[in-house]
Amino acid sequence: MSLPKEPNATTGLLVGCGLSRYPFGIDLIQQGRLMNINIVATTPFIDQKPGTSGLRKKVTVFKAAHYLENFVQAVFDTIDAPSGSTLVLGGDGRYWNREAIQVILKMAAANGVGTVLVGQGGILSTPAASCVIRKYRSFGGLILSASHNPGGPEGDFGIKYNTGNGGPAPEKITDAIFARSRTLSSYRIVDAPDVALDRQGSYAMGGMMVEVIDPVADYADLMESLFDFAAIRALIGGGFRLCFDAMHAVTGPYAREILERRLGAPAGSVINGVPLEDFGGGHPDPNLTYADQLVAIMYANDAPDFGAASDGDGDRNMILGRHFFVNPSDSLAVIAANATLAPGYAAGIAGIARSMPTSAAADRVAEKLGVPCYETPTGWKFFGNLMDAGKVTLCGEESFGTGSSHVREKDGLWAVLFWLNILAARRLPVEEIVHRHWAEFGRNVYSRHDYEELPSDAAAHLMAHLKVQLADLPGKVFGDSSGNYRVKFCDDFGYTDPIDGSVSTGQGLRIVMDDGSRIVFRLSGTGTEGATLRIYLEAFEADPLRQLVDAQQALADLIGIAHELSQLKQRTGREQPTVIT
Ligand code: VG1
Ligand code: CO
Repeated sequence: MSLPKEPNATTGLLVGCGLSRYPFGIDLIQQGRLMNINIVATTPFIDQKPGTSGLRKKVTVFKAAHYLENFVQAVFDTIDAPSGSTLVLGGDGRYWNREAIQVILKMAAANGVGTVLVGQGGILSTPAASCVIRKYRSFGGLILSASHNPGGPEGDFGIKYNTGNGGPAPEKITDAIFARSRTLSSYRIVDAPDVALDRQGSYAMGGMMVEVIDPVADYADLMESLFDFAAIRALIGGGFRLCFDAMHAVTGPYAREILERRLGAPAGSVINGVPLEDFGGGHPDPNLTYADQLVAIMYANDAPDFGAASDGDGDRNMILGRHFFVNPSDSLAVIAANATLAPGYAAGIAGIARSMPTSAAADRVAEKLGVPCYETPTGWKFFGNLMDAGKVTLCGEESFGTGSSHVREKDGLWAVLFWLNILAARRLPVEEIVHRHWAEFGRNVYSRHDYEELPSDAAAHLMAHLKVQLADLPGKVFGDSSGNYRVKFCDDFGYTDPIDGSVSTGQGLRIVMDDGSRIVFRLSGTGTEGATLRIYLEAFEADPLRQLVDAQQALADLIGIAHELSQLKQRTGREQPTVIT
């Protein structure tokens, strides 16, 4: 922000409200809007390095004196938005969301922001925030979320900065924010009463305006512009039954408005639809382990035709058919292959991007469509440049993340609506659509095994042990029951962004076999407790007669090789993953 140089950074030192920004500061006094800007002395925290998706820490860490303020000031200092800019602010409604929003508003006012658009109740799903940033051409936005991590006083909190394209800040910005956080000596905050977040309307805070907006409407309108709502309404009207599990997280109000109100699904089609600060004590991660209520419904005798769930901040999706789970990597491929059925994509897609650990199912579709397929590191921030440059339309990650260039975040309800649009057009069960897809393109049998809350040392040593083996592995043959796996190549994945040339290294260890089967090892960058090891397993099966096997069975040999190479049991004491996808 273009602000006067800080005077002595003394706690509580009061400075007349932006008097140098407003030479006629007296006008503000006459309007009764004089604000005092406090310049509060602080000392840096050394651990404010954003991970895969923003800064995520325990609530108790965020609540420590100056912790949130320091990070937010580091963001303001780094982005250097022109005075009077508009920012978007909202979160997933988890515990401490409201308090953090009030602090950030007062800091924005003290840092020369012109307008903040904030979702009513402090709510904005991550894709809705991206939508609002783009629609109102905001300079950027702050999203408060720890996504799929549990909430509550003992749970997690998080914050991330998104740029004017609506997407997560790229690494060069997050690195700069981190660097600034390590040298910070003061932050700015105004004295002002809290804003009434529950009432839509405009509020003045010093020279800044706070607009409390409907968090759902802009997003729901965007969805309606992309998909054939009439066809989906007809499908549902014809007796097709669906169940959407909002997991007591942010998508409840969005799903009710879109699925129940605009598309006519009967009341109750959305379950756990009231956002709760602690997500009802659950783990708002839409997978087969944590969305167990939905899984039970979809595997019951009288299961609905379609089931879906989203995560804490609304950017992930899990798609289920009757007694059937759609692997997220397959979901991306099916959406790509059927994209032109949705009005917003009728002209075809420019290309696809997937994160490295995501299966190559989408690559096969891209090849057939004659469009490029890009392989990026894990995290949505790596897709932004490709979408901005018009190189790709669809993006996906194996971690239940799918999206397109309609916003710059992955988008849970968007994926659900895409599937409903496909189902409305094709009138086949979910399982049948996937089986036909495999028969046409081949099946990339895929699974991810997560080992959560490992001691950080043990996890780091395991990765180091794998890394030293990489040079010697090529050519090595592993015996197994169904044939042999011979290692073709291995590496520590690195990526050079084709648009701006930025380089990211150390993005996961890959061991690729002669037949394209793969094992990938990565440590999570979103956890707050110990380390989470992710082992990604993939084998290709072209023969339709052998495609309908259980993934764990088909991958058993690769799982064995992964355990052997990593000395998993010796190093971690674990043999069974915490979560299998
Ligand atoms: C995980 C997923 C990654 C995703 C990220 C943020 O990261 O693997 O694909 O982009 O979460 O998603 P990690 O570093 O833990 O593997 V979210 O819905 O938490 O914003
Ligand atoms: Co999320």
